[in-house]
Amino acid sequence: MFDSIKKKFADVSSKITKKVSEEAEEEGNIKAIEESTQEESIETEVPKTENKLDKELSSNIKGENKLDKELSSNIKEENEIINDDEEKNKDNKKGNSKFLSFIREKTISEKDVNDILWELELSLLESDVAIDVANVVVESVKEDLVGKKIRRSSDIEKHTYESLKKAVSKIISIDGKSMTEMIEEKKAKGEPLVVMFVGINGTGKTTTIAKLASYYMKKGYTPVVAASDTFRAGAIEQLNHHTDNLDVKIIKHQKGSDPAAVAFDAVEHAKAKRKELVLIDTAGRMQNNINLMDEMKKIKRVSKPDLVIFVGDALTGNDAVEQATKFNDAIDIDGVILTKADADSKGGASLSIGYVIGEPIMFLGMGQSYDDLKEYDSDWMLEQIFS
Ligand SMILES: Nc1nc2c(ncn2[C@@H]2O[C@H](COP(=O)(O)OP(=O)(O)O)[C@@H](O)[C@H]2O)c(=O)[nH]1
Ligand SMILES: [Mg+2]
Repeated sequence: MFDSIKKKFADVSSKITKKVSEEAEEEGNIKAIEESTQEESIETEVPKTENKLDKELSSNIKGENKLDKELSSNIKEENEIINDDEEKNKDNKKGNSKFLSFIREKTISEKDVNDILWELELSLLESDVAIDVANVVVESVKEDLVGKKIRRSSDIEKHTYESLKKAVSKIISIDGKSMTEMIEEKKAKGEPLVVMFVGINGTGKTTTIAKLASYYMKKGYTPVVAASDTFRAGAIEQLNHHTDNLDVKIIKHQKGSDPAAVAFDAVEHAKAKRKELVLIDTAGRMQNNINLMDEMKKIKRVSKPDLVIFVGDALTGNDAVEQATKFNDAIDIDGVILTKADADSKGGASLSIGYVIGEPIMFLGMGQSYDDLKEYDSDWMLEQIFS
């Protein structure tokens, strides 16, 4: 889901490590090292990724300084480049684990990171990350790194990676109650949770409603579905097909009838029958069509949903974020469901949308079957990017 972003983050960590080490060397910070941190270094366990990066880094620096293999092995003997226990590493199939120690602490400067972070910003934009979000990530990493005092090259990579993780975590963790908690709260008052779904055509509203009905039935709740897309040909039948499959009650009127009235009836039905959840399907709106938006407002006014959820197609990247913003301006949305996350290789919309509109992603659509729905979890997202 985040293939290119994941790669880019690893890239950035390695580039910053290389750059800072080069700067340190230019300052004469590496060569005179000696005794500095040998003992401590040997005791330090260097994680696998760092080993790989350091290997690259040290060979790079070697190359640039025209240090040939012989010289480098001399340095090794002299402990100028501190080596981890190689035999142990071979056994663990961890490979080489060289890293550079600095004589004095090297303070990371803005100059060390600026170009690399600028490059990062561009590649985040290429991955459909919204511009504000790319900015926040880069600035937060910069703030974190600049001024940091470093003893070893391997620490640079660790700090950079941690900073990136912290920045992304900040972006994707938007506080909000889960839908299940909200159902429980309403249930305690003897009322159904009313949820209205909005979004442009084809993003997956109808499919998502079917998935949610199935999801909550498995949790023991009884949903009712409102066929308030009375506009598009075949829309009522499409929803009806799902409710038949799932054995869920559908409230429907004729095609062309008032969608707000359908929603109202569904809410009344749920109240009368003590059902816990009302899911209101709506017709696709263009986010810039004022008349259609007015119709959404009417459905909202009449059915008084507890939650208005914007359904966006992750594949459309920045467009989805833009649509969400427009819908939010027009009818004030409370949360987001991003669909087609299963087919999204960039991941930019899922990183950006919650932060940009200030409302949480609640679920991710992960495929076309009823079970392909994942309750949003920012820890899970972080793991997808940083593991
Ligand atoms: N791959 C994938 N396809 C999806 C997902 N959600 C919906 N779709 C497909 O997107 C298309 C449009 O969905 P639909 O529910 O009719 O969109 P609506 O116009 O917003 O109601 C259908 O072919 C769905 O099967 C998803 O999470 N993953
Ligand atoms: Mg639909």
